Amino acid sequence: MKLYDYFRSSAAYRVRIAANLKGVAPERVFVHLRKGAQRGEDYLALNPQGLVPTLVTDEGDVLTQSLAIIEWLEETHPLPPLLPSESAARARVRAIALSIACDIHPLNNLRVLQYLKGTLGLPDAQKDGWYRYWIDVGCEALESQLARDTATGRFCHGDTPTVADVFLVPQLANARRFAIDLSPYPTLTRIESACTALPAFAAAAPARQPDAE
Ligand SMILES: N[C@@H](CCC(=O)N[C@@H](CS)C(=O)NCC(=O)O)C(=O)O
Repeated sequence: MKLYDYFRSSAAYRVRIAANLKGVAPERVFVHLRKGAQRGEDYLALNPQGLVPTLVTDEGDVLTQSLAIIEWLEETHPLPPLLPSESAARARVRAIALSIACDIHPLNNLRVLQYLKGTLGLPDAQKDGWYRYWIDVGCEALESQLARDTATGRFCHGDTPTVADVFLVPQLANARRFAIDLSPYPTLTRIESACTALPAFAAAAPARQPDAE
């Protein structure tokens, strides 16, 4: 199994965490996003979106999109489960993950920031303001959702890590990298601390990756 990865990619970070939790260790191929390797001919042949992660399975299937890859891992390596067994609970966990994957992360992706700066000519202060704004909008909603719901436990859902935590931790790592004040989100940061205390999360952190700079 091969994981096309980049240390700073939060979408790839999700897959690293899930793989670690499942005890799966794919061979790693590093795609240097800052140098534009995701737009190289070889990589586009594999993943026409030019985004990481991509996972190539032992059977040669090429999987893209972190949630699809993680659900594939869940189906092929069911233990420990990263989705609860009950349908409404599964929907809740997926909703938390999707609120990050669809409604926060894409607005702040590298290519979006490069477009704001390079094509629209926005100064750094405005680009950073955009970044901060969308993180805050997303985190405010997640904080209020998680703080008031009794299904929230030590982790986003109950007392064992799920796909929701696998998405939350990399998003907060991105926010920290941009020096965003996370003190208004005590539930999110409490869950983050519970996660990062686990070896599977700690070993997936950007700074611990072989391509970290
Ligand atoms: N929805 C995709 C997002 C993938 C994505 O946006 N990856 C980013 C890194 S976190 C990327 O490859 N960016 C390259 C670019 O913006 O040029 C997923 O969940 O896999």
